[in-house]
Amino acid sequence: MNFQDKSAFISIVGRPNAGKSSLLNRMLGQKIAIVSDKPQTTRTRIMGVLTEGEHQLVFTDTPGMHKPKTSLGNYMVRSVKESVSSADACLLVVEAGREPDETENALIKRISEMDIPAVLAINKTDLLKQKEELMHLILTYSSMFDFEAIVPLSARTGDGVPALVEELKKLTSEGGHFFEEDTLTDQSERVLASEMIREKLLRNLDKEIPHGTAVIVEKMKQRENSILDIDATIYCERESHKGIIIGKGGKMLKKVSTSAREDMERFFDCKVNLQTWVKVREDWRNREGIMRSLGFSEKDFQ
Ligand SMILES: Nc1nc2c(ncn2[C@@H]2O[C@H](COP(=O)(O)OP(=O)(O)OP(=O)(O)O)[C@@H](O)[C@H]2O)c(=O)[nH]1
Ligand SMILES: [Mg+2]
Repeated sequence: MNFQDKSAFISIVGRPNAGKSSLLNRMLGQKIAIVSDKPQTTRTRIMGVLTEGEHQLVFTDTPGMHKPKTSLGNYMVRSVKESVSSADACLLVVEAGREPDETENALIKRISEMDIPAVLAINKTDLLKQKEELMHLILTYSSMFDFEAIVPLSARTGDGVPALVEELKKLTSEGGHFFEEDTLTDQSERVLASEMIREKLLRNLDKEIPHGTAVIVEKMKQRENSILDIDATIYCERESHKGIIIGKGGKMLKKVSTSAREDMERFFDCKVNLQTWVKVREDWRNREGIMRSLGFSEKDFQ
């Protein structure tokens, strides 16, 4: 270990849908966090590691900050707070063309309380029609907090992202790296696979149904001829939801499974044989016992 190497733990926070996961994927050059146009896509903390030369940035992507309505929501908001309190620095992601409101206020308050440096990323600049809007937002945010840097960017096109990485490198300190150079994430292959399925549910179904699903990969095994067998169960909250997820003649489940399998084949770089089942676990989002059995970790319920 080289103690002159520098690192920083950086918590990525922001409102639901701001583009936190998209930005993390873009910085890493690999998709480790799922993305959808529905708020509250990310449910747990996801670690992503970027090592460039002497610098190592250890990111935690967090669920979007929101007013929780269920035990799952409480869990998500708690995991944002927990992530900020164990970080060296924060990356606050906001959307261009959107004024700060109580969500950003609450996050900035949390950052000030923790007394850690923060960088502001103004995302989705590709959607901006007028440059003045950006100037206005920069001025507004700089009057709210003394950010180390404010970087306008687009996670979608990649514009401004290298500049952000350079700013974040300035927040690292000596003491060596925490992970091997080729470490990408702490997500297990099973979790990555189950998230790929959840992403397709979010993208193909209407709001409340995918929000009420959880996906568990029960089996993941490579055959000698390198085909990867994956068995997964999609849990939903109601019998009627089960019908919708399966669809007429199994059409919806087939669509979801096919596009998830394509992502898996790309990520794991081999042929995948994916089998999916749908089961009902009523009201699981409000039952902590079931949530634990679905893999949500113990410490975040406290
Ligand atoms: N036009 C545009 N859309 C973007 C950009 N970045 C993200 N998006 C879109 O914004 C939506 C939300 O992106 P996510 O990365 O899932 O956002 P998030 O902040 O992680 O959301 P939660 O996990 O729900 O908190 C998706 O539809 C993305 O494709 C961008 O730079 N430009
Ligand atoms: Mg996300």
